[in-house]
Amino acid sequence: MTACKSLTCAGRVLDLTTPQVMGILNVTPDSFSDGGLFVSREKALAQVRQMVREGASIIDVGGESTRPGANAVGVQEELDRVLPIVEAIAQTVGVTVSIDTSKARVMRETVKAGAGLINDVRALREPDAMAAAVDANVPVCLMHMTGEPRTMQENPRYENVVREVKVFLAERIACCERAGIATENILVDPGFGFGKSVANNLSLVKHLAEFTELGKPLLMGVSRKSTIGTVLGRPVNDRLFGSVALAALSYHSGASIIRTHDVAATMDVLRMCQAVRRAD
Ligand code: 9MG
Repeated sequence: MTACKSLTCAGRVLDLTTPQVMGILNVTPDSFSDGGLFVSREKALAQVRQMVREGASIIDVGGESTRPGANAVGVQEELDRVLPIVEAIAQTVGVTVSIDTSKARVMRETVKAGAGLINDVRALREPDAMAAAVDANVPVCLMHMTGEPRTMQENPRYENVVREVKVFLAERIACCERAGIATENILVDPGFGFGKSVANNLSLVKHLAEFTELGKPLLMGVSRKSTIGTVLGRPVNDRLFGSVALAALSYHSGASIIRTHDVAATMDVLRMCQAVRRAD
């Protein structure tokens, strides 16, 4: 089974035969890399415009940090953070808005406000999330995570991380299709950094091509994550080279969408990889 070559998000078509970059916009006080930077509407919009100028075709708006150890936030607080920003981006910037949430109400209200993609790190396992995604009728990214962000790094254990993550994603795909989500609206993501050891994360990148057998477009988020810090001995603000190396490897192994804080550098690297892919 081969994955769809395009994705339609609230009327916008993304061509997945060329690499797509998803720029990260955290409107949270506590995200690991950019927490607190883009909470005001003006600062958030300026950052979105910059990422779009640099080549992002999707902006992923998140109102609850998913970094290891992060505490959950209530639904109203999350909505208060993301809804005005989603609305403002959808009304004033020509770009697909992705909503990074696991909460049904946040999905429903932000899609009504113009979000064209749901990015759920819990793969629609929260109450009513599946129904909300069916009703929303926009593409949804199903990510693998073991446990919850607050505790997920305490003792991650797998017999075979690639096989187990793949089985989980296959089951979630089947569940979504049974519930009525259109097959062409499903993306998958192995969840680099979510309940996995450094060795697990490196295995996922090394064997990423196996996930293309699921027949869905692949999204990868590696940007500035702690595995890079551990391998290279770099603090969070000094992980650009490590991040783009993993982005290049991910694209080479079949990822169509790369989620990143560093849009310009990631675009250059992916365009170069694409030029090589198209050679001969
Ligand atoms: C919200 N978020 C943080 N990291 C992520 C990743 O690797 N993938 C996806 N889909 N979302 C992420």
